Amino acid sequence: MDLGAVTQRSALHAKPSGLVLQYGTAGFRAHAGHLDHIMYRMGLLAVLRSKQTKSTIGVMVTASHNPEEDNGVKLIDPLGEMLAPSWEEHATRLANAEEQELPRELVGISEREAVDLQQDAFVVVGRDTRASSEKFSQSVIDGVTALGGLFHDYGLLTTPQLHYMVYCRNTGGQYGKATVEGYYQKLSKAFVELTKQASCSGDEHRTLKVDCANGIGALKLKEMQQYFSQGLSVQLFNDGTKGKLNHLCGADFVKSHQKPPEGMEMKSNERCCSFDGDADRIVYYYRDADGQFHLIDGDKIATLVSSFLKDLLVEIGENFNVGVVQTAYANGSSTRYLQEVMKVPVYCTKTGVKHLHHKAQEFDIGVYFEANGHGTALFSKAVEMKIKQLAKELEDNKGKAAKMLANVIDLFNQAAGDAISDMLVIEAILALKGLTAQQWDALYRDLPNRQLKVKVADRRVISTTDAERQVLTPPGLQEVISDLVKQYRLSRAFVRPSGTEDVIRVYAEADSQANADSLAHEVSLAVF
Ligand code: 16G
Ligand code: ZN
Repeated sequence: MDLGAVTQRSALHAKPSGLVLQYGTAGFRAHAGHLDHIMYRMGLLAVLRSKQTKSTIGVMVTASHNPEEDNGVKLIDPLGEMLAPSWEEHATRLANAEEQELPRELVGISEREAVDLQQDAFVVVGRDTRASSEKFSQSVIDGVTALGGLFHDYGLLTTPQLHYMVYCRNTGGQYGKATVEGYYQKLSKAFVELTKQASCSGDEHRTLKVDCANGIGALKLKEMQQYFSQGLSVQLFNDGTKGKLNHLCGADFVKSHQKPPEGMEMKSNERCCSFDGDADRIVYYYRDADGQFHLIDGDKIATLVSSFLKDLLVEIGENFNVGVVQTAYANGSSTRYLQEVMKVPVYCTKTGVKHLHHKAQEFDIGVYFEANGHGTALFSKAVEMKIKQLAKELEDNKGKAAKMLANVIDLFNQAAGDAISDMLVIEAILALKGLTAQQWDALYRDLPNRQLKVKVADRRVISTTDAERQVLTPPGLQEVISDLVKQYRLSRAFVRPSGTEDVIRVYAEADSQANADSLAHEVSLAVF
């Protein structure tokens, strides 16, 4: 390790002394003014991780749905997954080392993780459309090359596209070609094949309005459009040419405010969706004939997807184990519907994609979605092989179902939740089943709910258990919350420290909006 070169270059990306940041649920996120040293150091860390795993590692520069002025960075592990937890700790330590301690930290990590320093390293880099992202991806590359690593800079990509690239590169091209073109081709081919079988939609051409949050999703969807235009035409709004990234638009805005984004005309019964700033989340919505807004969130996406998959499996005559993974934020009605009507086992994990993804890998077919719209479906290798075999062998309806399922497998991004891929899956299912957004929405009725955030001096005073549904500390708080919950019908409430902001989050649901609001308010007072 040429520590001289590392130190010398580090001076160009000097850490403001005393600044402490943490590798959180989705990597580092902060105001862009605080991040240059983090970028350089994540380039260094990616090289060590690449040497240790003897694989390509990804570094994505983005702050997703945060305001334009922020930025962030996260590392992507060999199979396109989030960075392993022990390395998150290394990332935090490396980020917070003062300049003179940097070489010692690097040596420390290499020793603890038994990194073979002679091994080659390869890092792929992607970035979103933020003004600061281009410079930051150069800082990442500076870090990579300072430690002698090789790199490929993909430039502008959605986060899930970079996950896809990493996965492709580490599986010998079996999953797909590690190019943007390869991504478009793989997904579009599966989508077009799937929708060819949709006879019920007649000759009416399907259209969808997409709010792109003024982010990278707009650029990529524009490029990709021509590949799938036979099956669907998309109308792009908030495409970044006028508005500001994530400002009054995007999936996070729509979900948390439960209202349509600015910058998009919505006529009644038009199907619309929103991506977030790095296009790894999607929510759907529409206005009914009375002009009322209806949100179709990640829970309803999970329901649509799992019921479609189950129907196909019944048709094919295969009995794979299908599981749905949610978090505490899943609407109580969705959990009840999945368990009681669809008879699908449902599991709850802590918030954060890595937890859901990990749990979903335990099933033959694991569908996971956070209510906020991040999710995908994972298929075990054995299931994928079996289905693709059956798609060749079976005939008639069984054969048709097996071919559909084979295409669905190709259409879902197996590395991460992906707004573009999810959008195409949803559009294909709606077309195949002949469903409108209203009919999809009517599967079950969401319980009224409210989310609040409470500013506290130190969010770490609250710790939780049971997938964040119960408070452990401070003692006594859970009893207070449980007593409040008992005073309402169909109610549920929990509090948890945010992994991305310095706040405590409060969630409550109940039989009416007024009751959900009042329960959330009472619980937030108990937190103080
Ligand atoms: C991050 C997570 C998201 C989670 C959110 C919760 C990833 C890629 N993203 O954005 O899954 O829902 O954090 O934020 O894991 P919170 O802890 O502030 O509530
Ligand atoms: Zn995102």
